[in-house]
Amino acid sequence: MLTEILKKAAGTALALTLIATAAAAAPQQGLRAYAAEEYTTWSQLDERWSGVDMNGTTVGRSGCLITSLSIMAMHSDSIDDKALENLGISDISEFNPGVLANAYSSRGAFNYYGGIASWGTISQIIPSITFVRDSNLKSTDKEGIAAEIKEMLDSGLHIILNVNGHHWVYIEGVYEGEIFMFDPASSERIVTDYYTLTGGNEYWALRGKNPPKSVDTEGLSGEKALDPQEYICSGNTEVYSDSGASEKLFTLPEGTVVTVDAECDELFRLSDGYGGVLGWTYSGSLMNAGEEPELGAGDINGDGIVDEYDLALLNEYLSAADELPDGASKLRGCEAAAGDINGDGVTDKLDVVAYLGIICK
Ligand SMILES: [Ca+2]
Ligand SMILES: [Ca+2]
Repeated sequence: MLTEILKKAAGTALALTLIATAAAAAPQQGLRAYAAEEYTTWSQLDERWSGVDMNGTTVGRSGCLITSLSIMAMHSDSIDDKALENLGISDISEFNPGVLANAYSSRGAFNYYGGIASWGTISQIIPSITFVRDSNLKSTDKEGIAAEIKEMLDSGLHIILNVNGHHWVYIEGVYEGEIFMFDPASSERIVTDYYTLTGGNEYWALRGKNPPKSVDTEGLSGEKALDPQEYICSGNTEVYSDSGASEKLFTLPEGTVVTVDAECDELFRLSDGYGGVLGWTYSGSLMNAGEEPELGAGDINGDGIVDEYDLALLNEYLSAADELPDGASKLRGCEAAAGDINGDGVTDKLDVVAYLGIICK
């Protein structure tokens, strides 16, 4: 049984990466302190540790699993005082993949050419980490793989996934059906953007001091919320389905008032006024409507009197309301509110009657 396990470990843990551009060997003594918060971007090719020996190979050439384990140790906050002592460092800021590789080497824990000889070594070095299993995903399609991984993450397991038979990445999480990673060989975040998952992938499941965190989504889409603000279409304005302007939905006529509540690069997101999205449009096609003026009841154009010009604006607003989508209007919110001359809380045909009563006196 034990031989079988060791044989399997030797075979499966031979974490060789075929990165042709392995950096030139750097002296081991050169390992410098690395800011702890930067661990999510640790690369096995970082010259500070790429040359660290792993029994016949180096972290740069074969250290994807060691780098993934280092990221997992940091992300789960598992490096305590005992671990620092075992690692031979005095502060967590000194921890990095080279330090972990050296700790493995000093225990004779690498097979020839960098394979990890025993799953349990990680617990001997970092006691808060427990090796749970080395297994293979059951799912064969992306949706199934994402669901299977999410279930494991939700149960508190950290997953280090073999993405292509010879390269390992730390799985950050699953978000909106996408599998996110911290990859020792790239700065890509979404696994399937960079690797082809064929299903049945081998993985390591581990527990750390803390369970996996949720995916850091800040800045993922580039979409940024804004305080809602009214804008006016400066010409005929095309509205699109998404922030990539991939599908045109409709065109709003010049002078239409819309409310912007988010931006993404050159595009503004328009609110539908009911908590939903009307669409996206290029910010250059809109003018900021500015501060809302104080308007007296009935004085839609703000000239201080209630007359037929205000009534004309009200009629234009009411007839456009049937044609424009929710969230688009001929009048600003404060103007439409001023048009509610009978004060019943809605601006409609009854206000037209009330205007006629006042104007025709
Ligand atoms: Ca007026
Ligand atoms: Ca009214």
